[in-house]
Amino acid sequence: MPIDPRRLELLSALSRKVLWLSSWTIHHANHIRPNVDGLKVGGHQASSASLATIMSALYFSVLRPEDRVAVKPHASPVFHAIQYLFGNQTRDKLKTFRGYKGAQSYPSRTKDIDDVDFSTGSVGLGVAQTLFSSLVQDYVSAHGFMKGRREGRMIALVGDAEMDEGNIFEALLEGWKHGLRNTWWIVDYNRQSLDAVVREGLWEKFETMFRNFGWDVVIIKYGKLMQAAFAEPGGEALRRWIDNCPNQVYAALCFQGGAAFRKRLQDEIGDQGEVSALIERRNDAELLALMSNLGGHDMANMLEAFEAIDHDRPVCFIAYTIKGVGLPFQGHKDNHAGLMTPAQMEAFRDAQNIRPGHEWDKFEGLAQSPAELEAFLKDAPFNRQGPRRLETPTIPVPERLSFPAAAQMSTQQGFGLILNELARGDSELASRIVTASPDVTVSTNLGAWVNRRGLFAKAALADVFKKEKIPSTFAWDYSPKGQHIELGIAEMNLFILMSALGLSHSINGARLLPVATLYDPFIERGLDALNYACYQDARFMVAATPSGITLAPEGGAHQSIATPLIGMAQDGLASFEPAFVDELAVIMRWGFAHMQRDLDDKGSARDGTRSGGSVYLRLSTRTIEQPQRIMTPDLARDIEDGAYWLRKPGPNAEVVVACTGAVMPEAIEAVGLLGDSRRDVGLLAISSADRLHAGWTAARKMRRERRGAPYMSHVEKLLAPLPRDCGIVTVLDGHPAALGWIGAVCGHRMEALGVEHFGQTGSIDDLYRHYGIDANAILDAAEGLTAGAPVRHRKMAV
Ligand SMILES: Cc1ncc(C[n+]2csc(CCOP(=O)(O)OP(=O)(O)O)c2C)c(N)n1
Ligand SMILES: [Mg+2]
Repeated sequence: MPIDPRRLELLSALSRKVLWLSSWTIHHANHIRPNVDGLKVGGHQASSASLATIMSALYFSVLRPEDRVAVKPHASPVFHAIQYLFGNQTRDKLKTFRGYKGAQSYPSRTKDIDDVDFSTGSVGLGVAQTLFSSLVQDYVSAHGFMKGRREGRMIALVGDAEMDEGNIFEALLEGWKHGLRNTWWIVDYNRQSLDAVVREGLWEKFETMFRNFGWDVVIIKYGKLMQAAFAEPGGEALRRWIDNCPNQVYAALCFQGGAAFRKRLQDEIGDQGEVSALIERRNDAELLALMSNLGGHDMANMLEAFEAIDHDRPVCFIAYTIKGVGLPFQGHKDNHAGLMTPAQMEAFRDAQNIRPGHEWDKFEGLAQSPAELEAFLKDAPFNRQGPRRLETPTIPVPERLSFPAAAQMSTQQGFGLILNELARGDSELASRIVTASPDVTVSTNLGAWVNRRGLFAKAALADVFKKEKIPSTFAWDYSPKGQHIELGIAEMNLFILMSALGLSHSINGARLLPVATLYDPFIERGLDALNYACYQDARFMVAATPSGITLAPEGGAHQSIATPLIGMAQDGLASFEPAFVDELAVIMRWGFAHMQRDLDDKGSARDGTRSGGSVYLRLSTRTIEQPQRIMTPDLARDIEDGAYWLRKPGPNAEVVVACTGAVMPEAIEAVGLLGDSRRDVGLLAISSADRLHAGWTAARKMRRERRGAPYMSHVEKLLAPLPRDCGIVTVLDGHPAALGWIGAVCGHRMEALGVEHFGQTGSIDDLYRHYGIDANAILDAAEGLTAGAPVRHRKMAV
């Protein structure tokens, strides 16, 4: 169907306005706002300009309220300009673009006010996020959680160099396995990256690859002007020339302008006949307009391409563009951080008919009436349903999570048992849990949960082994009702899926409680994706197991040292490393509630720490003796806050041991052995170094802000009664710095034991001895901190 000319005219006008506003935003940040530190705000203008037409087509016309978009990081000024025209972004925030509390340089779900669907910035991640969001939408739909909402398209605006990021290809594979639908990736094929010009012929590789994975591929190369010129006599020769022109040369000519194009064309294809006439019919400006009229800059073309899609298969659009189009540095290879000079800006302003002082006026300089433009914007389908962030009630969390107690257990085993108990019941909580694992479902103890709740797939598929009555511990039936999403090994995919599942309450209006399992060392493989998931405030639980050097039988290469520090340092992630399974049950219960709390829920954070977020459980396969005790509310609260006295120190304590996680038996043994020669020895069980530390930091801040407030954090309350000269030995199976700060809380001397090197294989005993976290190492450290006779009893070598 031909596009209504009035609609085309309005959209083209708005798209020019978007290019102006985005350019002005950057210019303002550099030349007009007092720039105290003298730094230039680069990196956006050229990259944004590439997408002004495509994004205007999408937001002002093509997008529906249920669609969600990941915008290429450097198109942020274009995104903000569009939202400004919609009335969702303020002039003040644009004026302080990249400044304190201003509009963000990369669209941010949490920091921007203008309806960002997915935070981007680390290239590649936003692209894959749309794919996983689409799978999550399928999950929500199959489980009957859509409540009549229409399915949306998950759309990524992708830089062509962004396609170098491996995580995109990992996601592509996973999408194919799960029958991906409703996903559009629009590649801004400007053939430029940050430093360079993209390799020749790359799109052919993309095309074959996407088609291979079942995607529809739409190539939008020539704009309408070009198409019309190709129909003129000599047009075919022009098309051939364009097709054969190397990326570098085309980019350079776009920068040099119409006269340069003319010379080049005349030299190379000027035949003194039809082609020459075709060229000569245009003056320099017209020739440049023709040669810059690549498909991605032609509104009519883009609308047609988008509106022609009549199926829900995934689509990759490859839209030819010119980086910096319409700006003085268009096509220049150094344009990534290019800025217009004040003189260039003035010329650009004049060309747009914008009066000085009216730069921010929404419709200044446009020929169409403001009333008509305003009405058009108001009527954009994108805006028709009001706020696009959906609200969902929280899912009740039971008072306690139960598990069959046993005298000896590992935390990993406990994790499996707790989930199995949930799977057996019929709580709403259990119905909203979605588990996922990158090929380590069984080895991380999720097997029992999966046996009961099944695997998710859009089409049912029975477990062949079960059908054939071949004995197996696992019954893996796939169905649309299944609650486990089995992934390939790629950990990036796991965390991007967590990010997508963990935003479902806001994106799909259906709250899910995602739980991921993986081996602890491989957190590092997916770290950036984990970081971005937290950055956009997705809510999920990660059980990482086995961990540390305690995973001894797994071998040296799998040992993890840095993860306790990652857990502490990762914003938005509360990390725990329980020693015992009853602690884990408390933590998981707390975790399911924490995953659902709003960030501004002041009432829930009793200690000034973050009120809601994701949760990381660092678990172990080491079977250890479990305490026989009643979980009192006080004990549970201490565990949630990060620590409790497993053995309370006496009033004259000379030394205490503070321990986290799987090395607890060594700490218990050392405390026992110390008892003969040191007075009143205590044992502090630390369930979360992260929460303990965060509480301490928050308390100091609170005291500074409200001078004299008597507020004490949990760790201060625990350590304050210790005599000044009491020593503290900390120990964990991880980097010692994770607990190395504890001495500073009340000014106690301390020694921090932990693991700083890795790779040695051996039994747990061998490794604890080798790395110095066994009972004797604790005794040595205690001795070094205290006066008095040498410790009498030591652990005998076995
Ligand atoms: C993971 C990651 N690495 C590096 C960067 C820095 N960076 C930002 S944009 C860019 C290249 C952009 O090229 P392209 O994707 O083609 O976008 P264009 O600017 O051409 O539109 C790079 C390397 C980043 N943002 N994220
Ligand atoms: Mg590019």
